[in-house]
Amino acid sequence: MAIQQSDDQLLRAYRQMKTIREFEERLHKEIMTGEIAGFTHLYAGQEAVAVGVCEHLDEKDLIVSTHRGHGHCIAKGCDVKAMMAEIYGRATGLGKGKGGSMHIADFDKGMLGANGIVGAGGPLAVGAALSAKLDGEGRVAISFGGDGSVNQGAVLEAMNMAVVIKAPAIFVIENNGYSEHTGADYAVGSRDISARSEAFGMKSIKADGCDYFAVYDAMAELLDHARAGKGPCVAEFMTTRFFGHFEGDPQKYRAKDEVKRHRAEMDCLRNFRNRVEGRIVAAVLDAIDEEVLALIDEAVDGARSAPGPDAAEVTTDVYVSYQ
Ligand SMILES: Cc1ncc(C[n+]2csc(CCOP(=O)(O)OP(=O)(O)O)c2C)c(N)n1
Ligand SMILES: [Mg+2]
Repeated sequence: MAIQQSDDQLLRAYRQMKTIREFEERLHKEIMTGEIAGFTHLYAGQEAVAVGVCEHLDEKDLIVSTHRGHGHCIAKGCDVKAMMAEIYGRATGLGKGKGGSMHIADFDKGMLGANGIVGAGGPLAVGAALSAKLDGEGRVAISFGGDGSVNQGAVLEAMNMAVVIKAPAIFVIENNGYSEHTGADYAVGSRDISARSEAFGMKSIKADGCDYFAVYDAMAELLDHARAGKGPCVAEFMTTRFFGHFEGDPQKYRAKDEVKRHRAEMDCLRNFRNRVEGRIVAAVLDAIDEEVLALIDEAVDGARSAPGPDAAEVTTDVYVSYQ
């Protein structure tokens, strides 16, 4: 199919995917130094999903992320340096250094938060979608979730509620083949998440999550549906993660060469370059690569040299005050 997007749109999408990739590749190295506290789940390999979804959204649209949230944050426009500082636990971080990797949020960007509770994003997105529906401005709310999250009762309840109240919610399911160390082929009884979603009464599409264009086109169709008030939808994107479930996971449950093979065959950045060949010269993409690497260097240097939160603030920002 011919590419409909302008050169500017394509370059922006590439830059976003590359930024996520290098953010994660660099974190993988930095975590080994022991300087970063807490658990980190890397998103490398899945970039085409976050970017193919978020390229359709503006700051008024809302997303809810997962424990593997860095890619969603970057794709939704969160500041990369403030994200890195947050992961390093610094006062200059998006959550003043008190949340870390699994609690990055930026309401000004419509990024309602990463989330350590698997499946919690579904109900949150339906609530956000209800408020979007009441506003009547055509906004949508999107929850990202994994193949593991769709076996959580809360997600199934949220899907049903979304249909009942005709909420402009889209459940984006990133099927990366595993929930922690358990294969989706084993744990998803029907093995077909998108077909199962249709039984709730939702429009649903299954597509290649390693192909930016496939994700972008699928989301165009679903967003038209949701924004027109026709109700919630599900997108299942088949993808892979290039690192372990968490940093430090020995990945004994994966075939010996699986990650190597997936890096060779399922790399969304390489797929993108192949697809735009003849339209965008490689040197332009190479220049973006260089700029992204410089940005990540600056983000790490900035985070390292920033102060931690002040001890006197340990009890602030803990609870929301509705006064
Ligand atoms: C309610 C709940 N149950 C279990 C866990 C432990 N846990 C953290 S991530 C994860 C796997 C999630 O798998 P999936 O939804 O496929 O996302 P992925 O890690 O593949 O991105 C589990 C079971 C949790 N954080 N929350
Ligand atoms: Mg998974």
